[in-house]
Amino acid sequence: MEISRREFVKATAVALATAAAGGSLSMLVACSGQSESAVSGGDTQKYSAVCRFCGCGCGVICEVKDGRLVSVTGDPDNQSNKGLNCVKGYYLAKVLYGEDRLTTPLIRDDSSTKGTEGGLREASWDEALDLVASKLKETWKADKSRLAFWGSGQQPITEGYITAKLWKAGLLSNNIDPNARLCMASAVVGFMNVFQTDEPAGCYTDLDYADVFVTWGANMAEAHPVLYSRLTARKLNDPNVKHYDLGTLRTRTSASADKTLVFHPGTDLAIANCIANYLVENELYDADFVEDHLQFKAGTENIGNAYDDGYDASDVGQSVDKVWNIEFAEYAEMLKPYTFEYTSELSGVAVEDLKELADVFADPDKKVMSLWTMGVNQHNRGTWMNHNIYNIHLLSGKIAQPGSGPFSLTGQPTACGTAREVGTFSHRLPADLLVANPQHRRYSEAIWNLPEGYLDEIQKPGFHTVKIFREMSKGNMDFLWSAHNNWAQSMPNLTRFLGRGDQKGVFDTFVVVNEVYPTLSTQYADVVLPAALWVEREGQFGNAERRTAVFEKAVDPPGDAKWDLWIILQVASRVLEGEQIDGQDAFDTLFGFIWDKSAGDFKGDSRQTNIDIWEEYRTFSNPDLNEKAKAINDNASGEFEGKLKMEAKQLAPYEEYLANHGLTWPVREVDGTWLPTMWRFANGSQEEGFDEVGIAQYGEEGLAGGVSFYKTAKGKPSVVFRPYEPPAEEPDDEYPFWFCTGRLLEHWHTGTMTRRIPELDRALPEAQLNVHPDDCTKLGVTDGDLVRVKSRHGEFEIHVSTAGRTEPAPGVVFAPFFAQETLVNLAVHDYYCPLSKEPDYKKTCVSIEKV
Ligand SMILES: Nc1nc2c(c(=O)[nH]1)N[C@H]1C(S)=C(S)[C@@H](COP(=O)(O)OP(=O)(O)OC[C@H]3O[C@@H](n4cnc5c(=O)[nH]c(N)nc54)[C@H](O)[C@@H]3O)O[C@H]1N2
Ligand SMILES: Nc1nc2c(c(=O)[nH]1)N[C@H]1C(S)=C(S)[C@@H](COP(=O)(O)OP(=O)(O)OC[C@H]3O[C@@H](n4cnc5c(=O)[nH]c(N)nc54)[C@H](O)[C@@H]3O)O[C@H]1N2
Ligand code: SF4
Ligand SMILES: [Mo]
Repeated sequence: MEISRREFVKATAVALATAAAGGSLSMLVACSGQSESAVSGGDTQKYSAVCRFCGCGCGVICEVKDGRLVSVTGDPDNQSNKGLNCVKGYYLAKVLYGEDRLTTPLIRDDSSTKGTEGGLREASWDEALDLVASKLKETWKADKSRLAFWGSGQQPITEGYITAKLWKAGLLSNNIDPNARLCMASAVVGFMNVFQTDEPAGCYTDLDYADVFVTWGANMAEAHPVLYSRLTARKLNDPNVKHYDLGTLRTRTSASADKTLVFHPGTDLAIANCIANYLVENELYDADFVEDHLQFKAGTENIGNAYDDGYDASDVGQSVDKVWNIEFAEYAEMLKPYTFEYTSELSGVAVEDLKELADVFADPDKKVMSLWTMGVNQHNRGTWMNHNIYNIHLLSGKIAQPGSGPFSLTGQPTACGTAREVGTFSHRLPADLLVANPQHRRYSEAIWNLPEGYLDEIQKPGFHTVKIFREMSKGNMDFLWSAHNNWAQSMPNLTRFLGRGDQKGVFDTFVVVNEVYPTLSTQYADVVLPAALWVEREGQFGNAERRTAVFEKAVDPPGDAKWDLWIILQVASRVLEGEQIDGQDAFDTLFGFIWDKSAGDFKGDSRQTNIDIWEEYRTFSNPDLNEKAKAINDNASGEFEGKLKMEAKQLAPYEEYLANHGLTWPVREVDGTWLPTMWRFANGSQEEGFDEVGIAQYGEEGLAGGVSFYKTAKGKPSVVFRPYEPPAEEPDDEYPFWFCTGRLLEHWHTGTMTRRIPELDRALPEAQLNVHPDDCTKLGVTDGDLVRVKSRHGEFEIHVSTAGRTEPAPGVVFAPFFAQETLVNLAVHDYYCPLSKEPDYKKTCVSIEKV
């Protein structure tokens, strides 16, 4: 289907109207008490920063006058956005100035008041910190399995690094996990299984060169608006560029697509296999690429569904990772059932549409960029679906070339930089290292000045996110500390642990929440610690294209609010008081390089503290910086082919990030210049036409030509056959609708920040349930009616709309999760992908009735 330029522009109005070009345009946001004319007076200071919202990681310039942030504009020198921002970036300044910022520590004396807006009283920092530290220490000494830290892909890199170091090396506990478990875990396991290294090969520049875009259940118009603008700009510039939008419902992203393939939930597994089958059966794959670069595996055992608490420990749960080597011919045989006819029947997508999409991958001259986010990751077979997308890109050799490649989008500003690269997961150490690997523990001990064998106590992974809250629901969690997240709204199946009365849960746990605004989670907290927000301190984010960038401190936090890192080290110094490591003071061994215990404060200012932490963290990926670590790395053996492949993750010195407004890793020093990497695995001279990019690529053999997968274990990436399996729940008479949840442009996650920005709140004041008009007729409801949505797990009430941002097919309904008064997660189930432990927020079965 051809669409005219005019229709196209109309269709993409959401993204284009809200993607305000920054750079030369000065978008002044007048904040209360600050007029625009005051700003242009010339006495302002400018700081470079990164947007604190989505994983696009747009650079921004903050302008400050009289200690207040008065404007935020797109940073033209940040290569990720080149000056562009979306509406959330445009209003960023206001995020700091909501009327009810938390400015004083708060303590709850009576835990029966949990779940209400009251019950918290003001306290001094000393009282609050002493209380938190004493509860943490008490639990730590009694039973380490009953404490946990829940972190975030919004926690800046140096803060995440220190938190992980405190938990892993200080408390010898692996009960630390980020909200990224709800978000990127399936992508991570997919990357590790296929490439033995995390994060995408390509970069955002692919958007400027692709011939075909395939979105696999990614609503980029709402969730990655600046990247979406880049995609639509590419389409507008070349009428031959095509976009296929796959999903379980039509979204604003579908508006710009040449074709929207709406499939029945979960059948994307079969669609990808169908394309692979077509390529193989008709010998339309890239035979040389397959021969030179790939190995084949299968993992086809039915691994059931992870809902019951005993799942992980069960025999099935223990063997979910099982794969075995196969020959190409066996792979071809396994694909055979996925004919166009069978797949069409299963998925509801027309045969000719499937065939058209398959032909895109079969065309050796087409550069194809696949993009995906939560539709694929929040999936009862999320890891498998990541595999199935890689499979077709690998078979067709469409990877690691400008404009061509599978691109897993990240949602949060630093899900890559912090959760993944620092490794604030229950099974990780920094830089992709694993607690279960003895060589990785030795390497970490060397960098952390720990005696050999010290980390052996944490060789078993701790509780993943869903497990933390399930343990809470059973009364097995005595201490929970959370920062940069709002679990009481964002976790699935809230009904499990937010209850009262006889139900165990949050009422039996001592809960500490670092926050900037009152939230549902602070309503359940025993202690609330007020935190500095965004540019009220310096930090760093790592975005979806491997770009690490610094945001400078621009203003002071309000009242008594403090940098999260200060809070963590204050608690750490109290908890580790009197503890020793190898005869030395434990706290000083771990944190003495940045913190002066007698002064009770950082040794340096916020910049110096960040530099000092960065330089230690950077050692993980640059073993040459530490003699002991280098020796371990040089002598590493076994699955790492005699080397820990750290050089493929190298990071530059701190000042390089400031000077360059961000750099994509690996960053190598060549003749005194730090060169970022745009296409990993791509060796070779710079492609013709890419000179203006002026940035080197990086491969195992340096700039030598061809593709190299870093000599990953066994030398080659894996094509892993994964079959179709149905979703965890399917509609029946009692619960006849598929309920999909997600996001819309104006609001960030649980709405705590964006709903306090009046312009964004007014633009999207209410969370509504989008329903197909035919379903409305069947249900006897019309727009504006209040309905009760009920699942096997819980229920909530919401108003119906047939004119919302999404257009679900009959049998499917959609709601966003930004509104705390419309708590959709009371009903959303917490089945998770058995491999990644990431919950499936997209496919709960529900009933709908008029209230
Ligand atoms: N405005 C805004 N932007 C954001 C965020 C925000 O809160 N607000 N959050 C950020 C974060 S952390 C994230 S993770 C991203 C999320 O970004 P997205 O994943 O793009 O957005 P969602 O709304 O979560 O997911 C909706 C998509 O799920 C697809 N889907 C549903 N079921 C299936 C299925 O069975 N298979 C497949 N393949 N697809 C399916 C639907 O078709 C739809 O396209 O957004 C980021 N950007
Ligand atoms: N139904 C449904 N639920 C979902 C999803 C879905 O698709 N559907 N998606 C899931 C996904 S992908 C994600 S990533 C999660 C996100 O879920 P959460 O991370 O739990 O939600 P946020 O609203 O981003 O919470 C971040 C909190 O940090 C606070 N904050 C901001 N800056 C700072 C700071 O500097 N310091 C501290 N201490 N706090 C700060 C904000 O006020 C905010 O309340 O939601 C998950 N939940
Ligand atoms: S929300 Fe995302 S797209 Fe919008 S300005 Fe921020 S980083 Fe860029
Ligand atoms: Mo996310």
